[in-house]
Amino acid sequence: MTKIALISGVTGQDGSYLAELLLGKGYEVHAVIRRSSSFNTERIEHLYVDPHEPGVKFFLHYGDLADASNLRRLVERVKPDEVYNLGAQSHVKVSFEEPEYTVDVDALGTLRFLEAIRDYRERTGHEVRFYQASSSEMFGAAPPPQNETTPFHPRSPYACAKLYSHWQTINYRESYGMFACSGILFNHESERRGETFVTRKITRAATRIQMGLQDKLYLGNLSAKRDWGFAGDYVEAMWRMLQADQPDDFVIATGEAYSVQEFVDRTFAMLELDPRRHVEIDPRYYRPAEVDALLGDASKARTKLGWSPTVTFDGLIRRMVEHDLMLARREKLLLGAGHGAGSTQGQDT
Ligand code: NAP
Ligand code: F7E
Repeated sequence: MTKIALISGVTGQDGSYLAELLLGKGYEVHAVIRRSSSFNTERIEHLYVDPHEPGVKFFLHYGDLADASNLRRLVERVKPDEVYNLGAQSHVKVSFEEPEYTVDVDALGTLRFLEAIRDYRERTGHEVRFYQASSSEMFGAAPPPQNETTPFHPRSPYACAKLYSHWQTINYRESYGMFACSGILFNHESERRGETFVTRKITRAATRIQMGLQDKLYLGNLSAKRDWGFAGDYVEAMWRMLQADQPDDFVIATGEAYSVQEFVDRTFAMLELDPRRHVEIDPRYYRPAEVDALLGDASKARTKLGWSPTVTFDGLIRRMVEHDLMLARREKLLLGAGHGAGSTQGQDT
């Protein structure tokens, strides 16, 4: 029997890797995309096939986590075996500027999905497994290392919203016997990472500096420490959670933490650049409250799911640098030919 998955957030970094993984495993994949005035499907273009073609297994549906009736309709129509709720306003700094919207999507959006699944399941008897994209940000000020038993201390509207969804996921499991899992994922990155998250901001800027396309990189707090893994490894963990015998919650992390400064230094060293000549601090990138140190202990996932990361810190930086160097070279070629290149100007956080 072909399994059917429904993904929210498919146009994001993780959604694109997860869709690839599930299609590779023979799943029929349905995914929610938001209507946008500009294209937002770049990360999944390589997966898309015209639905008029025979044997198509990847289907896109318009929808939004703010729209409960839409989520209900999607669950009814798609009849999923597994739902992966990855959709979110996922930027911590932006969540301080848009707290209400962040809570609507990241907290209530999850509740809307859970309710749609509960009703569908009660009416049809069809079991639907649910994955919630929880975050290490929920630990916030709790001292490292953090694992599943560490008390939470969220430090942003984003983290508070994610904590609400985390507890609702557990609540629906305990109240209704739903197979609902919360994956507490530490930072994970890739060449598909959004360009306003610090790692990609650094690799994009450093490679553009090397190609003579910019001179300065402005950053905020360089002393914050994060446990950075590779997104491709982390979507494998999501899938494994939903294949387990029992629903449970898992920390997913590498067990190594580095400061933003260390990320800068290694990226610039890889390109034989001196960061002291190019990196400056701009307080506009500081947050009202900072999460100083995240370091995950993923022993439970290793023991119960057989999961462990495959990409090292340097390996992660190398693949991001190689990709962004290719983008910078292309941008320079286009500029030389008199064409402006796309940029994220005005979206810098
Ligand atoms: P991302 O690249 O920012 O992608 C977010 C996705 O959510 C995009 O597809 C976005 O659609 C969609 N989305 C935003 N608002 C929505 C709404 N109102 N309704 C439906 N979809 C909406 O994030 P990511 O890095 O892939 O992360 C995936 C999930 O894991 C998120 O929930 C994030 O909070 C969580 N998480 C991420 C990390 C990490 O380090 N990456 C760690 C822990 C948890 P558009 O493309 O249209 O904007
Ligand atoms: O910041 C510092 C910043 O925005 C990392 C999301 O995926 O992971 C992500 O949240 C650190 C912070 O990620 C800049 O202050 C310095 O200490 O890359 P980030 P995040 O806030 O850790 C978690 C697990 C999620 O769940 C989230 O969805 O870097 N920092 N200077 C900067 N950060 C940014 N963005 N820009 C700077 O210029």
